[in-house]
Amino acid sequence: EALNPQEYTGVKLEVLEWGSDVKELIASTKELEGVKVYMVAATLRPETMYGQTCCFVGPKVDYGIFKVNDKEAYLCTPRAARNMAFQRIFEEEGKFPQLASFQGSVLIGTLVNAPLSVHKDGVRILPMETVLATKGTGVVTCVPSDSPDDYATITDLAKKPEYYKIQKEWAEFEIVPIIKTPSYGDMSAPFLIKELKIASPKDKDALAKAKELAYKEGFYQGIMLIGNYKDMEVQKAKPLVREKLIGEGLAFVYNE
Ligand code: A2H
Repeated sequence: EALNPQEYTGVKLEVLEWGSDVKELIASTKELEGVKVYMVAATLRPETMYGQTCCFVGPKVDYGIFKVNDKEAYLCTPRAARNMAFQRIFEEEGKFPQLASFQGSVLIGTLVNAPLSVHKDGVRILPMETVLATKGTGVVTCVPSDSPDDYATITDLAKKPEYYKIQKEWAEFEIVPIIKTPSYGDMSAPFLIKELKIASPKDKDALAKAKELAYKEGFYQGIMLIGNYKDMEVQKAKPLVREKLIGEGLAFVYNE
């Protein structure tokens, strides 16, 4: 990891309504009174945020809520909070006061605001079993049009809602095209999932291949179909969307 530094965009998804399995814990945590809590999703593709449909946590991954200042707190893995504390993201350098802790499973069904998303009423927190506790913030925002991993996961969730203990309608949403590419059309993830015959989110090697193909084609050949930089090349729009999010206080730079 140390040899491969990664600059993420930490996108802030404000909690609008806590899910039933975590509500009481939050309500009984005095230090969270009057504090806005944001789930922080680490992404390498800020230009795709228009297409967010839900947001994933690892059901067995440990998370915490960490105090940023008197008004805000971030929800992420303790590992990410520690990294953030040394990047001047929290009030006091090196400190990351933990206000609550729980496993990802209790967050399922929580409603959050996804910045820039076409889904303006908020999106749901859903489980993704392949979320790594050792990467990013442990929170992965879902863009099924452009991320093969995300598309494979929501397809599976929609097929087996009882197994995943989710309400079926949480995994049913409109997917809108956000980037057009010459090779994969206007939704590269579903295209590649079909093309490479990927049947499950556990189909690791094929998903890695799909991810690489989608990433390269999107970055070098992609054209924005939506948002503030519609018709612009993805390569040019990417830093602009990132700066817009950061400028509006909806995201920050997170390195690891
Ligand atoms: B990306 P890299 Cl549209 N576990 O964001 C599993 N996956 C994680 C993660 C974790 N702990 N933390 C971040 N990620 C995902 C958008 C996206 C992403 C699109 C297309 C491709 C893509 C929407 N999801 O990633 O291993 C996040 O998903 C493929 C490159 O650090 C993050 O960006 O290179 C990406 O993986 C970071 O992966």
